[in-house]
Amino acid sequence: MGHFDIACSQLCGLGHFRMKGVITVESEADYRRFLAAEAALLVR
Ligand SMILES: [Cu+2]
Repeated sequence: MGHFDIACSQLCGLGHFRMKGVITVESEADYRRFLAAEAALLVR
């Protein structure tokens, strides 16, 4: 678990050098809590 830097893996065109991001890996329990919270927002 943690935060990991990611980058585009294909030379896709202008702006490719800026195609970076961060992926967050959480525990399954935390993920399920996230899904439940998001689902609760939809039923309001
Ligand atoms: Cu790219």
